[in-house]
Amino acid sequence: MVLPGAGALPTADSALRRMGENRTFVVSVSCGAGVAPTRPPAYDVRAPVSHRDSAGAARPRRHDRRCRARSSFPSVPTTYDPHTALVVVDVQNDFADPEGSLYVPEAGAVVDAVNTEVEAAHRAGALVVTTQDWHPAVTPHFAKDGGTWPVHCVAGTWGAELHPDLAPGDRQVFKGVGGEDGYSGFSMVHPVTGDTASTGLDDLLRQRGLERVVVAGLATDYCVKETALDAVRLGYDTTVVLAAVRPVELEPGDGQRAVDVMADAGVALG
Ligand code: VGL
Ligand code: ZN
Repeated sequence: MVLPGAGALPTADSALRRMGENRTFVVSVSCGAGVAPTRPPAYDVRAPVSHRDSAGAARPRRHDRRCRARSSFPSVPTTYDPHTALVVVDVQNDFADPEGSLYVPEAGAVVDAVNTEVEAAHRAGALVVTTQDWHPAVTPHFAKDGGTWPVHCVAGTWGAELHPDLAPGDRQVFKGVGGEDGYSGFSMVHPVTGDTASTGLDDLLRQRGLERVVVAGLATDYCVKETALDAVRLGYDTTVVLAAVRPVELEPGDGQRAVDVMADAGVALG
């Protein structure tokens, strides 16, 4: 799989080999110079950030005002600055192309809306990170292996590639590489063993001193939601761009319920 202006991405084999060594996997995208995988030093299992002080009292949160916001409130325009990361979640062929195995309705509108955000983010000096579901061929994530989903985004396949119309980001994060569900761009939980692993995204943002996360992409009720909830837990000022997300809706209403859960957790709706 090749990105415009970048070298070959990892094959299924190399991703699986890496998974055995270290599941943390972030790749930088550099035009013309190829893709240099960088691996943070250790297998990083990060405990959820506590919002309570040592006496157990709830700490005031930056987002208290937003916690009361509901999705029916008007959304606010999203702004970017050099302390912000735009996290573009899973705009991959299997979700975003009508021929994809887990096509999300209206995903074409998401590609256009995400590209508008990528342009605004880059203009303002924000970092753009794309995430990719990057599953092994056999994983309890898939219905055929005891899970929920049709086979999708298998490492190294067409379905796992970023949609060709998506504007390129600066860094890529792969998730689910060890057979985990990998719904969040920050962390992965194995559906059977319960093992938790970091994707490396939190380290990447912290190393750059970033404080704000803007989330867009697919799908609202799974990976967008879990990415935004993790971002809040990890202490980032977090916004989801409603115009640039769509739900998969296994059950009707899942999309709206996800938006409500995110708003209640302190996610701002852009
Ligand atoms: C996703 C279902 C299964 C997502 C990933 O990207 O939202 N949904 N795997
Ligand atoms: Zn998946």
